[in-house]
Amino acid sequence: MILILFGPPGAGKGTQADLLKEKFNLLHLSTGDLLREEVSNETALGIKAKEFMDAGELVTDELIIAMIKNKIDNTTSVNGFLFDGFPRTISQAEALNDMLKNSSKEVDKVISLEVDDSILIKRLLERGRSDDNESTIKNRLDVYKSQTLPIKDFYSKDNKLIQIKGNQTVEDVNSDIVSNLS
Ligand code: B4P
Repeated sequence: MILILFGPPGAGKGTQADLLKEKFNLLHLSTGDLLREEVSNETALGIKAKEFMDAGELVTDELIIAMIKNKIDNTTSVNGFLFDGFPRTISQAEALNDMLKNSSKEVDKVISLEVDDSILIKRLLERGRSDDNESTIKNRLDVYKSQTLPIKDFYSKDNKLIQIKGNQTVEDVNSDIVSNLS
């Protein structure tokens, strides 16, 4: 099973991924978490990525695709993958399709968490991570709309998109996702 958790910053992708990976025994790959690990280990990738993340910009497709390819190539014996925060551009979505095609796999479903901007801003300010200040959040939302939102059409053409109301409680969002998958 190959699932993608999709949505704007603060939609609850990471929150729902923690619940879904247990239920379906999937390997959770969060590009945000992987990048934060690189930043805290001060690797060459982390040093490059930090600048983009602090500004609320996307890290380059080249770096992200290489990072994900490395994870997929070095993983064996899992039920499937749960991608969280990836893909975030059409180029990343095309690269993922190519990577999966090499092992005769494809994306099964894309779970889109739909939440209004005002709620997203409130959640992120409350979370208070280093990239959760007002100007960075605003840029992340703009970048989401211009670079990431077009992916919805890319997957809805293939009937892979599931739209979920993300402004409910964590438990209700989860049960909506699970019932849509079964
Ligand atoms: P991410 O780490 O993906 O961050 P996110 O979009 O802010 O988080 P998410 O949607 O997972 O929200 P969460 O569950 O935590 O990206 C960070 C940065 O990394 C990007 O800006 C970019 O620079 C870079 N990056 C990552 N992937 C990339 C890629 N593929 N390409 C290029 N660059 C990339 O929830 C947020 C808060 O809401 C939490 O406090 C949570 O407790 C709360 N919450 C969640 N669900 C709730 C609910 N139902 N009700 C109330 N509160 C809820």
